[in-house]
Amino acid sequence: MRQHRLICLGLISILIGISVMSSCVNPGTPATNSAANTNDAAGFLGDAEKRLLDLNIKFSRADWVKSTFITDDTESLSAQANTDLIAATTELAEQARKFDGQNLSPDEQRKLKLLKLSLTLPAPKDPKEREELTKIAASMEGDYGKGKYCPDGENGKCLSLGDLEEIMAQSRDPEQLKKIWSGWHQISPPFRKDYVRFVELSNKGAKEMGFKDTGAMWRSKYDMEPDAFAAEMERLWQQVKPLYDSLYTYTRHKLSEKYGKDVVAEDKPIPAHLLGNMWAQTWSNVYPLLAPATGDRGYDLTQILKSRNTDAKQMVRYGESFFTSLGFEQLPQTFWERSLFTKPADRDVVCHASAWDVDFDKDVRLKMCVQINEEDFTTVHHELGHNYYQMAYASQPFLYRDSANDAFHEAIGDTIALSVTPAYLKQIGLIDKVPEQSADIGFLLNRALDKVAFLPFGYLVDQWRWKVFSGEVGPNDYNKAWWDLREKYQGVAPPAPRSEADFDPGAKYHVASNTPYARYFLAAILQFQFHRALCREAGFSGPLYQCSIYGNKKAGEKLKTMLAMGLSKPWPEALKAMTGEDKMDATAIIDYFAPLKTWLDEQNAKK
Ligand code: X8Z
Ligand code: ZN
Repeated sequence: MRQHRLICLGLISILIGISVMSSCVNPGTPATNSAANTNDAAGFLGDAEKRLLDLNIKFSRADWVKSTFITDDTESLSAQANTDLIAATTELAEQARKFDGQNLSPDEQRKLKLLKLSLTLPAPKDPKEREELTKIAASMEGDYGKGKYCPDGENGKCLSLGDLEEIMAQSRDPEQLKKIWSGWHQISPPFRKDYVRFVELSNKGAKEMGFKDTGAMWRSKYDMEPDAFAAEMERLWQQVKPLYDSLYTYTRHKLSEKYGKDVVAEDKPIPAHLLGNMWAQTWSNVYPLLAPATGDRGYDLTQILKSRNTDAKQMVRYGESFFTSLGFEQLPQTFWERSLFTKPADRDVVCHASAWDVDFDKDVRLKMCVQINEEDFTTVHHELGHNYYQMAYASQPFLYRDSANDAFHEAIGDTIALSVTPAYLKQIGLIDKVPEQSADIGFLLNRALDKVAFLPFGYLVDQWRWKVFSGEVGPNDYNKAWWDLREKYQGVAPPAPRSEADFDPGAKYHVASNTPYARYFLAAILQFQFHRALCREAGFSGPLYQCSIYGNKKAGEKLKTMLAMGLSKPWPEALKAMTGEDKMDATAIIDYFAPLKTWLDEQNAKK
């Protein structure tokens, strides 16, 4: 978080924001020093950066302790540190207005703009309300982190989210899956009321800062008008929708074959508990049900990792060694000493993976309850992408220590993971031989079940939140609006009857923790654009899905150059530096999966 610099939360945004923030505990402290009272923009910014760096570090430390040891006390300490950070940011953003219309350097203008946009959680100026908001934010994330399902009541054995996800991935018993799905979705109704108040207070803060609402503020962070950004998202969705539709039709047909027409009807949405994932956001766990009769991909990475007794640390080492092969440094010793890789037995932690930049310099960390499977093998690369980005921009001025936009932060590690090809696995000794070409469809199908299946989910989470923040969807319709969107975009339906007593959006981490989600949709598209550019740089000329940039220093150099730019330039310039293109573009993901699309359309025509 950067705001935390938790980057699962990314952005400067982070910068402000995410979960917690707090009030001016110390009203006697001058908000800024003398430069605040002069018209010297450079002096003002220098002071602001110093002050924000200090408050961000304090918040990061408090939030790290909270996230790795959830108690009332640690929640309170983190909320307080967040209040202080938000208070200072709000105040500085307001003071920055005095430079409006002045003749400033492009850098000064950019920094002032970033300052005004930096909060993910805008809060009211009223200290009491601000504190109320940061407390709610901390407690919702804490409640999510503590969430469990106890099938036999409080005195029986309870299942953590990790346990539940494992069952969702492996069970093929629809009744058991429904029970597990419903069990997890019981964690969020207790904070539904809090969420209503959270929206109210955060919107108040956004309005005081000159935005229509919190959603409009989030959409303003992309170097374009907020409406243009929403249109850009829709343009990209329309580009990829035909690919999703082909995958969806094939998947529904195979699930209907497996479970029967009473459970999966071919003219109805797919029940959301049958796709191998709690949120039906990635589907590769049901790959075995969908694998082509001829042309299976030929290896099972989960089995390989388990059979070798790979441990959590070794999983992280695999990720690190990919980056070092590109010419990046090894992770600092403190990373290994301070990170959390496994779920502690004796306390509650926020298990959702995140990469931290505690001091905005070298104190990077990973917090993840690593499970030994292919999904987490990929997630480790995802998280280390955040950490390597953080280290690459550490020498930028503080306000530029973030990614070009938040989707860039999310896309880097995934770009690297696209290079985890069979040829790469052979090179590092995880498989003995590269499967025949006939295995390519299986490989691509497995990958599409993660990357393509994710797209509508990535798109709809913030469609929901934008409507909630704008008031288009009120508290009486929270759950209905959520499922309307899930049916419209993903084509899934809830496995059990729902009502407004439920709060299903809150059973997703990013809603409970106030982490924006549009970033993941964009990252799912951008990572293929990055991959295409790096493969070109590496001189690879075969099909995109066969390219691995492992060991290629030229590609590594190209990547490093972009990462080091941080947030210093509008994102189209960063994109151009790496890809030569200045627009986000879905042709790379479409090219990557082109052979699979042809195959899926053939299968769908045969039904
Ligand atoms: O939250 C994450 C990362 C941390 S930034 C593990 N992801 C999204 C999710 O889990 O919903 C990665 C892809 C989507
Ligand atoms: Zn991430």
